[in-house]
Amino acid sequence: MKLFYTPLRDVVHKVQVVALETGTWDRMERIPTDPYTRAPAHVAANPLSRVPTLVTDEGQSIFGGPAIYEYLDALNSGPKLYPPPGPDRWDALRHMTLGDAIFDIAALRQNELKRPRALQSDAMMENWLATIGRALDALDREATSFRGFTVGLISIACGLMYLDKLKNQGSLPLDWRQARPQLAAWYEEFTKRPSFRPRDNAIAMR
Ligand SMILES: N[C@@H](CCC(=O)N[C@@H](CS)C(=O)NCC(=O)O)C(=O)O
Repeated sequence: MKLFYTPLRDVVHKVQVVALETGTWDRMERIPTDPYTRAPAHVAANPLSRVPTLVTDEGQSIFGGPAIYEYLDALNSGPKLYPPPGPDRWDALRHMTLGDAIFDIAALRQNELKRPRALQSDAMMENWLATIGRALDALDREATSFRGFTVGLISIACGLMYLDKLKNQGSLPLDWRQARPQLAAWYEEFTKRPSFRPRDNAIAMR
């Protein structure tokens, strides 16, 4: 398989955690990719030029994180990251939506910050921060009932890790741990697994 993805400093992407946990990491040729350069090989596999993008051994392109993770989990002979249909699965999918939204909204905000100051929308920035805040508050209320190791919980942990990266580099005025002790305690334990250790060298993004 080929994986186009963007190893970054101070943050581990879900695709790494999922690949390690499903035992598929070493079966991938990993191609570090800045999606904004529109590299021809990446665009040929994914016209959206978004990472991650997976190309299977049969040459099939799979993109959109949740589709890639479900494919890798189908190859997984160990404990499944997607529970079978039933309440645990619906929780895992809901958690994935929340974790991915935290990541995606924070990434949107980062892109807005790259625009000239006069063109940036303060209202949009505030709205994005408020949405992330509501998601974090809901997760804090629920965190003591988080169980197991699902694709949804991986998504939440990776979303939180991205918030840390942005805060530490000074581009996000948000300390998500503040007043969210349950979520913080869960995160400390959950991210101790070896799959959360950075593996490939970070690439420089434009
Ligand atoms: N939640 C999405 C995230 C994918 C995504 O938005 N990737 C961004 C980088 S963080 C990207 O490739 N952007 C390139 C572009 O939009 O042109 C997924 O799981 O597929």
